[in-house]
Amino acid sequence: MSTRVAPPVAAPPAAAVPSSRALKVWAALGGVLALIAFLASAEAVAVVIGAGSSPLVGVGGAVIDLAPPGAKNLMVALFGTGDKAALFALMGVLLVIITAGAGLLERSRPPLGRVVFGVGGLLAILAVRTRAGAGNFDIVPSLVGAIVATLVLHAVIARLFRWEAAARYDAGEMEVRPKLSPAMRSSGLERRAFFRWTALSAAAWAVVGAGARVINGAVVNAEALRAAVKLPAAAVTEDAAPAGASLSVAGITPYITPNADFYRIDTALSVPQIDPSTWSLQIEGLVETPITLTWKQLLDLPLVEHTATLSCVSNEVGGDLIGNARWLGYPIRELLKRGAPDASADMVLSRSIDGFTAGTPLSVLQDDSTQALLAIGMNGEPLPLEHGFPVRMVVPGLFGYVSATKWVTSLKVTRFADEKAYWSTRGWTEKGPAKLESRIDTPSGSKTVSAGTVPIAGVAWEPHTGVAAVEIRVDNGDWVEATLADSISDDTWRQWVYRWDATKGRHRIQVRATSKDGKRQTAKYVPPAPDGAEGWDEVTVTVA
Ligand SMILES: Nc1nc2c(c(=O)[nH]1)N[C@H]1C(S)=C(S)[C@@H](COP(=O)(O)O)O[C@H]1N2
Ligand SMILES: [Mo]
Repeated sequence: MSTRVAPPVAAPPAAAVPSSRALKVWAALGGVLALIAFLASAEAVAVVIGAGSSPLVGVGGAVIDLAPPGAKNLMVALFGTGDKAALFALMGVLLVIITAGAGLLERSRPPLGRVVFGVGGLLAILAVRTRAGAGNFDIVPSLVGAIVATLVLHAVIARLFRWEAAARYDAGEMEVRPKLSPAMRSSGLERRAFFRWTALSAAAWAVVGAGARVINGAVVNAEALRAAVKLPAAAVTEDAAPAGASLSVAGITPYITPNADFYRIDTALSVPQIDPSTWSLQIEGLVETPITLTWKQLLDLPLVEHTATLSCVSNEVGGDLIGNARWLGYPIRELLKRGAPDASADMVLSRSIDGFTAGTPLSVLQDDSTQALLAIGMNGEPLPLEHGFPVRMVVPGLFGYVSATKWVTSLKVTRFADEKAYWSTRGWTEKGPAKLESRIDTPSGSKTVSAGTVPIAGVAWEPHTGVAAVEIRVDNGDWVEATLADSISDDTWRQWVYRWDATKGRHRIQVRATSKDGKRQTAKYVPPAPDGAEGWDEVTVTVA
């Protein structure tokens, strides 16, 4: 028998010390992992704070705004309508390069890598906070993202360092076992710990980020979409308001109501957020040709400018649920022509995306002399969200509840006998022509004025009919005629003023208007329900 000599047993290979190149690659990937953690955690917080607060959206928007026009044109020339996607891809590549560098820095010169993320977080906060409509809370996702990213970067580089140290120790490159907390284990275990931690957190952040992005992406940020709308020029322009439409009297209501001051009345608990690119209007019901009109098609139509006063049936005598704006839109009569309503129809039921409905007489909408608009612009801007963005109706001469449907998505040609609109089932009359009214803006009853010449001034209206005269009287004396300001048309209110020679004491001032069709406001008070208030506005002033 021969004894077989066992081959010499090779010493277990000392766990290889990772090459410096491998360590750099892993450090760079650690930086990218921190970027993923940044975006994912910020996106997750934005689910709570609001989709618009996502740094992805905010930074992207800021980059688009700050890009020089040449760069924008180049992107469009290169990528066409894919320019935004290409921009995001470009930004992604840049961010990966920068954060990979931050990973390298964090390994070679800590905490410089974390500093890079801190600075990046600050820039993101700045970008998000300066977006139109952003509030203080909107910085929270970027702030959380930056904090999470620095923690993740710190953790991943620390684990990489432990692996490297364990490998060097096991390979005999180090005599003294590095003191790490928790205690360093064998290089194989530390290596595995590094990979397990990195892979698991990458997977977890990817899931969190993707999930949150899907949720945020489904939320329409209409404010941002509105900011991006460029209104087309009107095909039919309207003259500017004549200089004589605005009297220079302190305290009088301005002829054109700024959008920010325009009264708001609706049943919407939260303002509908509509993406215009998905908006469309259906013209349906008793029509020969049902029509679908998209946002793009509407913008391409010859639009009309028209200033009209809109008021609410709930407005009290002397109340302020009324405003006057220059609307930009397309005449509804033209759309109805295309649809060709049935002779039996007498009403158009307009419906808002939130379910609100208004019933408007078909004849008014078809009338050539009534500029009933499907409006997209208000005083030179896209409709503010709370005034119906992207599209609403405005019909001169009718109260809002029967005509001015905001966020409108459907016009159903029908019959008053067949359909009931929202307020018509709640105690308000079916047809709501605006009434002749007048209001005293100044002097106000709460202030004391000095004896001498005191302007008594205000506004008067009967939209679409027009105001012919305004009179005031003091202490039940004779009615005296006020001076009327000019107006663009009978569809708007008119300012008026009377220069009163005020004597000391308490005085009661009343106003009444006469319309161009010969009606005169009467003294009898009528409450707003069911078809609009009536009566004279009055104020009692103290003259000292
Ligand atoms: N979708 C929708 N549109 C609506 C309403 C509403 O509740 N929902 N209210 C109407 C009423 S009662 C009025 S007076 C006007 C007010 O328009 P504004 O808020 O732009 O001033 O909108 C009309 N359009
Ligand atoms: Mo209203």
